[in-house]
Amino acid sequence: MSAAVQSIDAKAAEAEQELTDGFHLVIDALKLNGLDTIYTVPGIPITDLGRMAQAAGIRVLSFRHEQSAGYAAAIAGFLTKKPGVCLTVSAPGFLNGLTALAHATTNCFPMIMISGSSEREIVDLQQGDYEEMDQLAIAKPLCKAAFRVLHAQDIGIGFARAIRAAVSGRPGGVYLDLPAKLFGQVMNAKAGANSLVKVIDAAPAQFPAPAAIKRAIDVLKNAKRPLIILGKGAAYAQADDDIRAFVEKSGAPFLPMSMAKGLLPDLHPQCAGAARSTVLKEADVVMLIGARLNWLLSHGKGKTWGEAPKKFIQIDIDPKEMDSNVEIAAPLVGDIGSCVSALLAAMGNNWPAVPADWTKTVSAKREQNVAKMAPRLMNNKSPMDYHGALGVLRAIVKERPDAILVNEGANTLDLARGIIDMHQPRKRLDVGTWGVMGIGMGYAIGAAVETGKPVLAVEGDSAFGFSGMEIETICRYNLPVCIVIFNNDGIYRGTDVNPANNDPATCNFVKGSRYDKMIEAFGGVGVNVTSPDELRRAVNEAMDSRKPALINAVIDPAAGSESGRIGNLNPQSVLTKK
Ligand SMILES: Cc1ncc(C[n+]2csc(CCOP(=O)(O)OP(=O)(O)O)c2C)c(N)n1
Ligand SMILES: [Mg+2]
Repeated sequence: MSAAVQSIDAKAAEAEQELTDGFHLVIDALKLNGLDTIYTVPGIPITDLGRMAQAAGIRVLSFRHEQSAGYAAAIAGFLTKKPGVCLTVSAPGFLNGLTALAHATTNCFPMIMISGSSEREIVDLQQGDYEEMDQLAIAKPLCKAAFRVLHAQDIGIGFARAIRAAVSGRPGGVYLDLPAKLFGQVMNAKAGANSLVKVIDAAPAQFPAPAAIKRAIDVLKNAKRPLIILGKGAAYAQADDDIRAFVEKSGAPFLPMSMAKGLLPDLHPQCAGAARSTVLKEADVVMLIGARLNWLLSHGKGKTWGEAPKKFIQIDIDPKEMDSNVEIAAPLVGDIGSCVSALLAAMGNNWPAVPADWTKTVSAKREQNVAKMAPRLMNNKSPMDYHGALGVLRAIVKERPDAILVNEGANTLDLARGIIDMHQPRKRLDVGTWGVMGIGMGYAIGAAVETGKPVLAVEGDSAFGFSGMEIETICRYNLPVCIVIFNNDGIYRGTDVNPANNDPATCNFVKGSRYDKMIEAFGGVGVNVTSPDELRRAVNEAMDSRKPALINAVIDPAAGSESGRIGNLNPQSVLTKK
């Protein structure tokens, strides 16, 4: 090679080094802010972005459907307090991911959904571009914040805004719209690097006012029958030691909401999970920590809450949450960690004991309910009922307290939530505020990837169907996920009847389906079990192997009830009742 040619090549290489582009700036912005995992489905215009991100050391997990990628990102946000990142293509991919983004917002999980989008000029004139859609406008009402970046030099600020919006205050889902043209935009590398923003103190502590702490302490101190309700906000806060210290010092019975189970162990002497209806009815002071008075708590009023007047103390980072359903006597606005540590400090060393008649009433009820349930959990029927199968899983989770339990379905959800005790914080992940089906495989993948812990996914056969294709993803990444399908031939029950013609009834599936065969197609281990003993053996083997496994657990089709535990929410037809 001549010297002249060499110097031209060197100059070209040098010049290239001095440039950056939209692709690289997006990747650099993510890395600079410690966002090291992307959940995605590739396609125009983000295929190369995924490849380049992988090459740059970001973990990029490709899914079979954006909704599952989105759910994985949502639960990553819950588990890590960093925004989970989901990357989708335009219009249909964007819409597929949007349910998960809205779900993240409703559940207060930090998440950023980045979608590629089509040419602005063509979209805005509605001239029919490839996957044309005004995505920003559609996302806006469904998430906490939505931004579009049009220029490479704004990528840094765009990501900073997205990260802050996702994690500060009440966390939620953020949409970031990146038009295809942005990725190829070139700029000087140094200016590009300078345009990036490392977000400082993205979720600043928000301290409660001293007067609010005093008010809360006064109300709690005067309680005769106090109750503390822990919500998933409390689990999210990762203030586990202070929360435990506070609950123990208060001496009050506590009730964990579904995803707060394990924050203090379910077998803790103050846990009132097995005496739920008694404590809700009879408490005179109820303190909510990161739990909202929404439908899951019957809005804080009505039959569930009994006749006795109650005073509520509520900790929430969002002031608008106060008085949302009933009057809050002592609102505590701030982040949960700061509020609980301020409360602990204000309690001093002479906190009065909770009146013994209250603690005795609660523990008597709890023991009575636990004793009533015990024989049902030990039954060895085949085909299994829910209790027999869940008794087995309860024992397995007790022996493997650091495993993560993912759970969805109707009966499969409601009964598992009540029966399977949790022993550590943030180990139970489920359908959340909406009671949505479809989180299963996305959550299982997100949880396995983010924590490295084994996952046990307990799935109704209908629930599993919403994300079932992701078992290929689980096998491809060889994740330690054991899926147990409670196969009762359908939704709620496999015994629904169509009185009109030969079509299957609306809630029935193919009888005797073998979901275990599905995972074999991808190299995973499938097992069909019909008794609690077989179930125990299969799950233990799968969990020990840390390899993908799917266990088809045959459940008596008549065992479940309509809508699990929330059948009362079904509207009734006066006409069909007659
Ligand atoms: C996205 C979504 N679609 C539909 C529903 C309505 N739904 C509630 S539970 C359920 C499935 C229940 O059946 P399964 O998962 O088999 O649990 P089982 O009660 O049979 O144990 C459905 C479809 C929902 N909650 N979410
Ligand atoms: Mg079912």
